Amino acid sequence: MHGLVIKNTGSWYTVKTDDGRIVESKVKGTFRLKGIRSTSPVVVGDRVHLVINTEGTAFISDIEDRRNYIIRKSSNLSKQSHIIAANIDQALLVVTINYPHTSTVFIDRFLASAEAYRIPVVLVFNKTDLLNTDEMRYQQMLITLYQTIGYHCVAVSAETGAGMQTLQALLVGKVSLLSGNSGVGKSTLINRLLPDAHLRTAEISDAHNAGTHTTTFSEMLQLPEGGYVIDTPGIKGFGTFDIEKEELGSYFKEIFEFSKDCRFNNCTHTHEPGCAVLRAVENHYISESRYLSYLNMLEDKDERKYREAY
Ligand SMILES: Nc1nc2c(ncn2[C@@H]2O[C@H](COP(=O)(O)OP(=O)(O)O)[C@@H](O)[C@H]2O)c(=O)[nH]1
Ligand SMILES: [Mg+2]
Ligand SMILES: [Zn+2]
Repeated sequence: MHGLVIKNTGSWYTVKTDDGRIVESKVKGTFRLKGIRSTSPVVVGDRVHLVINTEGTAFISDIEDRRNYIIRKSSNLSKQSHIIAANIDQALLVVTINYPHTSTVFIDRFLASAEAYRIPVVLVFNKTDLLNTDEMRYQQMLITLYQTIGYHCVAVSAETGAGMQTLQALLVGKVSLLSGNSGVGKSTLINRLLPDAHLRTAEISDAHNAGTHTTTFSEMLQLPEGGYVIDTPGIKGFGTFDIEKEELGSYFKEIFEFSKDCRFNNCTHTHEPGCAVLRAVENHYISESRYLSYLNMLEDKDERKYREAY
């Protein structure tokens, strides 16, 4: 029997089997996962093999290779990190032009880390109902910019429901990680996508009666039209990625494209003669805000300070 882990409440895992059943499962005590050093060996999004017991529960007997995953560092000091979710099809980065303002540096750092983890991003511009004419114009400019680079963009209002059908269509049949600064409307979006989200969460926590907050565990929320949304409070990105200065440019799609014409292949696109990226910035083929974000991330590397992914 094969299935998908959709929830983790400590030692129990909720698995949706390929024939559509929900089975509460455990990892067998003796079972060790090859090459995985993590506080929790199985995570939401994992594809697993099950051995069903007579009581209707199951043991997880194997885990399939992960396409990708997101990690959380245990603390800033410790190097230990654990995997939170695996096999993510896309990340939804919820941003707001205002109330609160989301900076392009924040957006670009997120996009670069998503590139490093090879996870496509959909930019969800929320709270469009609050924007005045100038803010609307600015939002449209950003949408044009990011679409030109190659990112899906959708403008919505979780409050009025505007644009929500377009967003829903992008989620069908996929596992989407919900990300974004606090206050941008992630919970409001979830409630609109899943009108019974609160009810369901309460039910499941009762069933396990663990006395713990379900929110501390990852869960994939099942969308009515098919597909899942992962809402993991406190997880904004994919964890750190460690790269050389010369590599950073490859995580900015358009910088990467232009860098192929740089004279030196270890060009950092800051001062080098024959730099095609600098020329593209001067000629406005690369936007100044994107280039500034690139420099901002490059600076982190210079200072060698501890660095979150964005
Ligand atoms: N006007 C307006 N308010 C919104 C919208 N989406 C969310 N909000 C409000 O913004 C605040 C923060 O939303 P919340 O969903 O808690 O944000 P989260 O921190 O990202 O989960 C709440 O007061 C919401 O009612 C929207 O599209 N328009
Ligand atoms: Mg929230
Ligand atoms: Zn260059």
